[in-house]
Amino acid sequence: MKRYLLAALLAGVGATSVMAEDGYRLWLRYDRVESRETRSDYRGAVEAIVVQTPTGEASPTIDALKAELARGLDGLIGRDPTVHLVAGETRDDLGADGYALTNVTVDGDDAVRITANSDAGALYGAFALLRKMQLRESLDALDEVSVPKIDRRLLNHWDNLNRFVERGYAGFSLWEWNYLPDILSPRYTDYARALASVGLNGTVVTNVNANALVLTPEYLTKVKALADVFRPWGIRIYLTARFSAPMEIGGLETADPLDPAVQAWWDAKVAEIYEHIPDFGGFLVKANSEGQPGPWEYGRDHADGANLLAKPLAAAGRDGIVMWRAFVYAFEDTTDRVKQAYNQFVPLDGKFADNVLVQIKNGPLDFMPREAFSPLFGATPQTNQMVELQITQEYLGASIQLAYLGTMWEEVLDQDTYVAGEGSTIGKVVDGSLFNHPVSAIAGVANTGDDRNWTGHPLAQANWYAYGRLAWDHELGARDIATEWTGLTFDADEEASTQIVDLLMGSRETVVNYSMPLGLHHIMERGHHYGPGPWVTGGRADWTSPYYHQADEVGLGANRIASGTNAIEQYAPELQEQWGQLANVPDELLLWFHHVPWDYEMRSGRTLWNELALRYQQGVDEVRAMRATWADLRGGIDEERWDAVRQRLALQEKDAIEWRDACLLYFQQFSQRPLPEGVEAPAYDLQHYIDVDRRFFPGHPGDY
Ligand code: BDP
Repeated sequence: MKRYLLAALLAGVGATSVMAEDGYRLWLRYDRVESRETRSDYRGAVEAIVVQTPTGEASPTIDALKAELARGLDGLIGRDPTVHLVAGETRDDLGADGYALTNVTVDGDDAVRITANSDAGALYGAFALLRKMQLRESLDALDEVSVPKIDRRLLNHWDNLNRFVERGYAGFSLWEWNYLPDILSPRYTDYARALASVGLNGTVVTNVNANALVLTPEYLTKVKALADVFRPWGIRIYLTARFSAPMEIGGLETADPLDPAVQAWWDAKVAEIYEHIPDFGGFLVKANSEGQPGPWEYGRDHADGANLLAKPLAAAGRDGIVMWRAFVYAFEDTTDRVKQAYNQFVPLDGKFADNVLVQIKNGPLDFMPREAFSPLFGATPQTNQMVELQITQEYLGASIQLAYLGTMWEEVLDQDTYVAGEGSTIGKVVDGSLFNHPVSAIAGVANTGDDRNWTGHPLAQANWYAYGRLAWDHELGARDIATEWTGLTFDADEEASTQIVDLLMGSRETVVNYSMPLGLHHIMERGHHYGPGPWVTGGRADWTSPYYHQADEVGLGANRIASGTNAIEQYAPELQEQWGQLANVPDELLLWFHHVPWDYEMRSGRTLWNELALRYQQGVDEVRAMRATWADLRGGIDEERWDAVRQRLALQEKDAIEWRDACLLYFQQFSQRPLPEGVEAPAYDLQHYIDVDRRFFPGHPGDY
């Protein structure tokens, strides 16, 4: 019997149809393909691969490249072509990490040449070649040059040392701290491959709500073990630094950045880290925010704090950086929360060391489904700035709901700040080109965990992928990325692929519609942040919902123009003009900037109240349409992932209905108007929704 089973399994090995599609392979599936144009199996086109770097020498990264090509080409075409390493001149057009793909012949055979100025660049070129083949693109007349616009392309893991992932919805942390450094999960390598395949080159493995323990000798040995696995794949490791570490693990009585003993402690600590990890990337710091310690305790400012850590990194001469977060707000500060970071950081322009980057969330509040962008972007021309995006769906449905975030990030990165005239996009602020900064970086808060498929929701892998591709080139289009990802991830025909891409493309706006339409924000349930909570009050004001929605008998929305908090004054005049006037502001940001009367006539000709109600309804209708599309896709992709998504979409419909009914019943108390025609009547009264109690929701720090 056993033998029979084994034979059956072996017989099935080559046939993809019987392979479990559990999502583990991500977008690196490497199943057998043939070129779409020639219907050939590519064999003639890649008899050999030439890898040209300035040294032409082997290295651990070149070994990784060879291993990936062997793995990929064996899967894709059943071959293991010879890789020839050759030395060639440095090419000015390729920068540090770029690559070129061209056709050459080797001993009369057709071959592909990957040219790069570094081994990492060659590795990215190899992944690009494999991507082309997976997508069945032609390899004839290859002439592709690709260079990343941003130097440091990082993931941020909000992972605790006990493996709890803050705002993580895909299981526990990938890092098995207890078993490190002795036991190395094979997953570490697959993680590094996934990052390298999209061009990411760094990872902060610990939570911004930091634990100083990771800086102790014991933990540094563990970090070193991870760094050693990641290094061949071009991934550098970074750590979060708890500002009070000199007191907590160093026995000092203060963490004052101007105290010589504190400075000496960090100098020694940085030297110790470099001993373990010679290519250590640097520190990420959350200070004086949400209870994290920082320089304010000592009457010092953020520049004093950041420079304390930046100095020994710079002195070591190994291009280590400090990423100092601008997510700073204090409940003692009664200014509108969305104004606080700008107020804190603008006066510090010019005070930060050259190897400090201020890490700014895309919005001035906190990763809402939609926010106006943070006005801090471009407002400190002498300071390096980077953007922090949230891949994990803290406010967009965890790993239950479908929200492809490529569209949101495209909106953010293409947003014009006008700080140095038209065309001053956030992308250009972040890639350093607007103000000619020599160092640039981007961060995405990871949505990974130890779930078999890495991201919980099978389609949430698209967000990891999209983040990586945009980190490489912020001018790529969200639709193109979605198309690419779908092609790599599913064996679907053209019609099914288009259906999936369309579904992804509309999904974020759908979440906006049924949760926080028209510029509403921060009206989610307290703590776990999943589901509606416009009624949330009590505790610090800036963690309540009315602080943001300001619903009253007159109307709805936050007044951020001159008659209100005047947060709008932090934007360029062009934007004040667009957003400050009711007549000009787009519907999407209406209630972000304005307190609007319930009967205000919208562009659609409807009153605000009716428009609001219909947007919530539209969100629900869109989820139903997504379900129908997905039902139709059955058989077009593998059953396993199809069914996982089907179940999630069904729950998403329930959730969308809950959002709609809860929010409309709540706001109706103020509007005192009936629901317009076309909006379904809620099944329960308001109290029912207030009483919904989601316990032990994943990712919620309060529950652990
Ligand atoms: C908020 C999260 C919290 C994070 C914080 C941050 O709710 O868990 O620690 O952001 O970014 O969105 O520091």
